[in-house]
Amino acid sequence: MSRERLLVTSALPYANGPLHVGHAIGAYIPADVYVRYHRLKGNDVVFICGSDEHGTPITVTAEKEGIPPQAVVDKYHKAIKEAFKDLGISFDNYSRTTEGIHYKNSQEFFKKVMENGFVYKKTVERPYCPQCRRFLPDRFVKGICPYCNSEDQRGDQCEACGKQLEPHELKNAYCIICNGTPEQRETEHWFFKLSEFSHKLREWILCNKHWPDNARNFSLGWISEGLEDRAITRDLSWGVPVPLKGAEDKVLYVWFEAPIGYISSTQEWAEKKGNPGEWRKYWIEDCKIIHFIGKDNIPFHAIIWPAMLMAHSGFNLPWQVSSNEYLTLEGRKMSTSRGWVLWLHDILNEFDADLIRYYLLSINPAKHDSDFSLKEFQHKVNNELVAAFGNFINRSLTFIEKQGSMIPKVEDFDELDEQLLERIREAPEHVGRHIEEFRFLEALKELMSLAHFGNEYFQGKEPWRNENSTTLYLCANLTRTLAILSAPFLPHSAERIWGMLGLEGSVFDESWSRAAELDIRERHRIGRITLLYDKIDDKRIEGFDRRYLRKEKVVEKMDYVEFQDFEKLGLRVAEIKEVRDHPRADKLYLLQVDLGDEVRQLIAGIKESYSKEDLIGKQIIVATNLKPREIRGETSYGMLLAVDVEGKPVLLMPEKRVTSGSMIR
Ligand code: B3M
Ligand code: ZN
Repeated sequence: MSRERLLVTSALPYANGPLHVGHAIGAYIPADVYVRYHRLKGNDVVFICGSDEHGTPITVTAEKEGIPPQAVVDKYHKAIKEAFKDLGISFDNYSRTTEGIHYKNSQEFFKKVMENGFVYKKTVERPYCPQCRRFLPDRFVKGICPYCNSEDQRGDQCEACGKQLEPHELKNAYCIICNGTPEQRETEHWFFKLSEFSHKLREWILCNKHWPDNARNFSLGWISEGLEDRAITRDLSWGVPVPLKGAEDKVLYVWFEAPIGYISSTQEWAEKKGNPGEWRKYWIEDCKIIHFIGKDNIPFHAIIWPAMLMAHSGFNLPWQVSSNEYLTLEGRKMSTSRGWVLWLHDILNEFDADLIRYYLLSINPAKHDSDFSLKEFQHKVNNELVAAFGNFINRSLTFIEKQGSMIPKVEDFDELDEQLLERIREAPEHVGRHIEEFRFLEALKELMSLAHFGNEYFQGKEPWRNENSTTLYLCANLTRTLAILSAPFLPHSAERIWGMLGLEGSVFDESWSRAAELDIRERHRIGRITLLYDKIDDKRIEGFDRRYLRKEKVVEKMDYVEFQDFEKLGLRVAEIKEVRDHPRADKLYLLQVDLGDEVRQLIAGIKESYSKEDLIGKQIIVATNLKPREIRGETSYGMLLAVDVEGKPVLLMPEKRVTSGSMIR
C-alpha cells in the first residue's frame, strides 16, 4: 500500500489559562493516538499545533489579572507546552500565533481574500461601554442568549446552545469589566462574504461522507438556516493588525487568523527542519488534512475556515474534522470561573500520564458527552489497565526472568497455541481499522481484549505447573505485539515494555504490521523486569479528590507564629450595613461595615455566593489592622474572614449576635 501523506492538527488552545482534562481528551490525546499509529504504519504524517494568543479571551484575562496580554500568553504558552509534553502529545511543531511568520501569513491571507472579492467594508453598530470608553467585542460583553435564553452568555458563542453570536445580539447585555450597560455606537468593520459559499460548502460537506455526525449535522443545519457574512475585524489593540489604511485601530478577528496558524506552524516546522519549502507538500500538494477539535469549534472548522480557504484558493481543504463532545466532571459541567475544574498539570503531578491517557480514552466523548469521575478513574486503571494489560506483561516476563531470562526453544503448537497465534496475526488489523476510522475507544477495547486473551492463555497453560517452553516463547511474542499495538495509546508503557523485552531502540522504530509476526527468537535474552503499574489505592485517590477537586485547602505544614505576633492581629466583629457593586470589577462588592466606634469600607469577592440582601445585617469577622488596599480605584480598609469550599467563599460569623466591634480573643 502506498505511503499516505497526512497533516494532522489539534485545535490551538487559547493561552489564557492552564489545560484541564476536558481539553486533553477533546482535541489532543485522540490526535496523538492517530498520529503515532500512522507513524508506525510508515505514513508521512506531520502533527501541528500551537498556542492561540489573540482575541478577547486573552485580553479579558489580561484585564482581570492586571497584566499585559503578552505576559498572559507568555505565562500560559509555557505552561500549556509543558503539560502537553508531560502528557506525551507528540507534536512535530508547537508554535504560537504571536510569531512574526503568523502575522505575515494572516495579513497576506486577508489581502488575497480581499483581492479575490470576498471582503468588503461596512459601517455597523456595536456595543460601546461609556464608562470604559471602549467598544466591547466578543467576550467583553455578556448577556442573555437570544436563541436559548440562557443567562450570562459571551458575545461570541453561547456555551449552552453552541450558537455563534455577535455581541449586539445579546439581550440585557452588560460590560464584563464595569458591569455597565453598553450603548450601540457606529464603527467600521470588514466583512467576509461567507454567504457566497453556502452552496459550495454544502456540496463539499455532502461529499465528505466520512465526517462525524456532529460536524456534518451541525454544518448542514447552519447552512440551511442561511450563512451570513461575518465581521473579520475587531476594535481591539491586541491581535494581528488589519493591513489596510484607515484600519489602524483594528485587528483581525481571532477566529479569522487562528486557523491560518495551522499553516504558519507547518511553515515554522519546515524552517526548523532546514527545508523551508516542505510545508507545501502538506498544504498545496496532495495531502489529507485532519483537524482534531472540540465540538464548540465545529462552526469554525467545518464552515468558516473551509470557506476562507475556498475564497483564498490554492490551499487544501480539510479532509476530516474529528470533533469530540464535552467532558463533565463528577456529573457537573466544568467551570473555571466557579473553580469546578480538574487541571491537567495537577493530575499529571500525581499519576503517570499513561494512566490518564488510558482512562480518558476509555471514556472518549466521541459521540456523546462523557463524565470524568475519580472513583471510576481508579476503578478502570486498577481493573482494566493493571489487572489485564499490566498483569499479563508482568506475569509472563517475570516468569521468563525466573527461568533465566532466555527465550526457550519452541516445540510444536497445540490448539490453544494456535488460537493465540491467530489473535497475534489478526490484532494489528483489528486495532488499526478502528484507529483509521477515528474510533479510539473501540480500538482500545480491541487492544485490551488481546491482553485479556493473553491472561487466559497463560492461565490455561499453567507454565508454573508444567514445563512448557512454547508457552513462554509465545508469551514473549505476544508481549512484543502488545508493546507495538499499545504504543499509540500508552507510549511511555510501550517503551518500557520494549526495554524489558531486551529489544533494541524504540518501539516507535518498529512497524505496525510487524506486530503480527513472531520476531522474538529462541535464545533471545530479555531485559530487567520492573512492575509496569501500581494499583491506585483508596487513600491516594481520596486525598487527591479532597486536595484538587474539592480544593479543600490541605493545611500545608506552616511555620510557627509567636503568640505576641498573633496578638497584633486586630480581629473584630462587624455588622454589614450596606452593600454595593464595585463600579469597575464585576465580581466584587463594596461593603460598609459597622465596628461599633466607626464604619469602614471593605472590598470583598463574595458576589457569586451572596446576594446583597443575604448580607445586610450579618455579623462577620474582620481583620481590622491590615494595610489599606486599593482595588480598581476603591480602597479596602480591612479583610473579612471566609473559608474557600469548592472554589466558593463561605463567611465566618459569630454563632450568635454580639456587640459590633467586639475583639476576637
Ligand atoms: N483557540 C480553542 C477554543 O475555542 C480555539 C481553537 C482555535 S483552532 C484554530 O477554545
Ligand atoms: Zn465598561
